Amino acid sequence: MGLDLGKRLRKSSEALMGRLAGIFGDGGIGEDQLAEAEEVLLGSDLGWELTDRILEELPRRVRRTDDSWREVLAGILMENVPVPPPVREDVEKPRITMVIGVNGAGKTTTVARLAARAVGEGSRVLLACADTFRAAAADQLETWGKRLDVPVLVQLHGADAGAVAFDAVTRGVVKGYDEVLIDTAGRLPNKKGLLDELKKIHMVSGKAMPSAPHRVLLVLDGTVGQNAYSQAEQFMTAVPVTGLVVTKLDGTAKGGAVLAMAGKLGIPVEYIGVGEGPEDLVDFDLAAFVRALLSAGVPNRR
Ligand SMILES: Nc1nc2c(ncn2[C@@H]2O[C@H](COP(=O)(O)OP(=O)(O)O)[C@@H](O)[C@H]2O)c(=O)[nH]1
Ligand SMILES: [Mg+2]
Repeated sequence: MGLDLGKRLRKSSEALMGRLAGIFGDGGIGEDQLAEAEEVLLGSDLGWELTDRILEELPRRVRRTDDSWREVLAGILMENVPVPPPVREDVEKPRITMVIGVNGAGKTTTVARLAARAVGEGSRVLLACADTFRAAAADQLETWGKRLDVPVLVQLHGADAGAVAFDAVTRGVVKGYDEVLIDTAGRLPNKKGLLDELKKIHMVSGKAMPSAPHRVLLVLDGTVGQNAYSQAEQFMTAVPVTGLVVTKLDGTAKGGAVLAMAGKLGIPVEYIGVGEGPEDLVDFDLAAFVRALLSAGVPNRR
């Protein structure tokens, strides 16, 4: 794999490890160090639950083993972040994916990147713009469609988003597509209108194909950190979210929030965005993520 995750998560990693290394160094872990560490852990957006767990477990385990505090910390992060098993891949075709989230989170970019991947794997992909609210939304998706040579279903401005979704799923079934990716609107989720619209898209997809949608991906802006939690909860009241996509982790020091959020929401992180290029949406791998997050200041070891 060409992508160096440690490099992409450098800001988060340095925020966390740069300071922790200064606090723990090679010495013991006493009360003073733990008090300082608490501030760093919370500042890295690991959240109260995970921070408390680390402060409780770290000194105890470091005393008991020969492992470095860094190795012990990695272990605690891994085992305390419940990553539920990803949703089973449906054998039924097409696979319908609904992509939701607030404006600017990275929905359209995610749709495009998922489409690019699927095309690369030889799948037939259909894109649909169920954001009939902003005229620019359709243009943006159509631009991607042209670039990837993938058809894009759009409706005239003001059309019903549910109708677009229904058409897309129906066409996906009838024309034998492998993947249908539905982009949605993202005006603020406290606007009841958006949540109702998402509910409708979800329901209508199921009318066109009973098992659909097979995935509902909630896209969260990683630079928002743990503050995206309440936003996520609002979306979850409207539709059953099956996976999280956390974007822009290349530009933030709050990458630790991914671990806190996945645990608290109880929803698996499926993908993370770590750059602006088409290849920069990667499968989330907890072990690789933790290793990258804790990599700052460690000499390169293979
Ligand atoms: N640096 C960086 N930028 C990203 C990433 N994902 C999305 N973006 C940028 O975020 C901005 C908003 O993305 P967009 O897909 O239009 O958001 P939408 O409103 O949710 O559809 C765009 O400028 C994207 O290039 C990422 O992983 N890293
Ligand atoms: Mg968009």
